[in-house]
Amino acid sequence: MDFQSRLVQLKKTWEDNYQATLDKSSLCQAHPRFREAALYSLNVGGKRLRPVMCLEMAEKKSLATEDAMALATAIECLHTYSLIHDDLPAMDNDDFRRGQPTNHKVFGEATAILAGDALLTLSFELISALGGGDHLVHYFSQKVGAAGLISGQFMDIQSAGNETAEYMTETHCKKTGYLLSASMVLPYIYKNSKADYSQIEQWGMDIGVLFQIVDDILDYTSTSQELGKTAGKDELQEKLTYVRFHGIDKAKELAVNLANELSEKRQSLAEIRDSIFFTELPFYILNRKA
Ligand code: GRG
Repeated sequence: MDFQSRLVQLKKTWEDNYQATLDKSSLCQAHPRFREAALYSLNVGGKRLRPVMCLEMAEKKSLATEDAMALATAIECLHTYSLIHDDLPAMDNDDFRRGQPTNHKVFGEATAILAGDALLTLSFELISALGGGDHLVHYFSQKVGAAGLISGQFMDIQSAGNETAEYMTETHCKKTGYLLSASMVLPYIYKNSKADYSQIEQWGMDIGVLFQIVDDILDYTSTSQELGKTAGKDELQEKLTYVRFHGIDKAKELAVNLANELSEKRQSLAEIRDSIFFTELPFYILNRKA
């Protein structure tokens, strides 16, 4: 099977089953209008990159489909919460996401904050219901909490006056890299909490850095219609991006070099060496258009 077919297959598995996964959660007991708000941003779509990465690793680790779906859905819920909150007027103030009006534009700001809160909490509910031990929940909280994604977001909005390569790298690793990396690591830990996942974790982090460099390039070169969200905002808001720091040509060169490096490093990682999905993933990310 080639990469594109595998990507479609994994995405379909997630799309076909996530509602059933959520049906077993506390979201069913929410007020119907609130449930609609929480599900709106999740249902609206997206590339589903994180759940797909999680499902592929889960298969490599021979997880049961139900358990793999719980992990993948937890990750997509967490990601969607971060997008809803990032789009709020107090943060990035965006009207469009995934080609549709943002959550607060449809349901109002207060409900959007709560919808994000609910998806964040739900991600921990799904993971803890698996009974994979404290290690799984602890790992996830380190990656998405005060030491991880939330810190990355804080550093991003406070980047003025901190324009160093170290600051930019730390921001993007935390804001983008940790969750992409966790998508690969969670199935690993669930299978064996004592396994050494450091090399997989690092590979996932580098995928995150590549993802972010390409994100910065696309924000600079694409139209809002192509991206499904407002383009050109990084420059307007003077964000510390790879394009701003290095210039567009150097940013493109960095992305190509990193994709090649990731491809090279994959060959020494037993879990992903024989996966057509992980083999082609760096180049899919490098060449993505949205
Ligand atoms: C609010 C705690 C908190 C965190 C927000 C998600 C985020 C952190 C910021 C969004 C800004 C941004 C462009 C981040 C770069 C990487 C990223 C997360 C892009 C969006 O992910 P995609 O392209 O989105 O995978 P889809 O819609 O395809 O799932």
